[in-house]
Amino acid sequence: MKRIFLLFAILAVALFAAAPQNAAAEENHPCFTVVDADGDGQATVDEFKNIYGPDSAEKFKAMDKDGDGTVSHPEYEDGVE
Ligand SMILES: [Ca+2]
Ligand SMILES: [Ca+2]
Repeated sequence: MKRIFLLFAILAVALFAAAPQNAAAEENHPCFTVVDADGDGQATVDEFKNIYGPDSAEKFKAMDKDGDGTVSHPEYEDGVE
């Protein structure tokens, strides 16, 4: 009887551990740290195109609210909402 309980406990822990990973995989947009490949805190148009494809310059311009030629983390978060 103890062995069945142990098996159930292991199964419950395994399901609990797997759940958050599945939820993260369903996000529509990659994390800013993925777009900002060199990690300097600013996504350039080239870094942006690597993630969103060569035709994403218009999308990049729309996100670059202050027009400085890079998309900062806050600008990115606002843009993907
Ligand atoms: Ca960068
Ligand atoms: Ca900007």
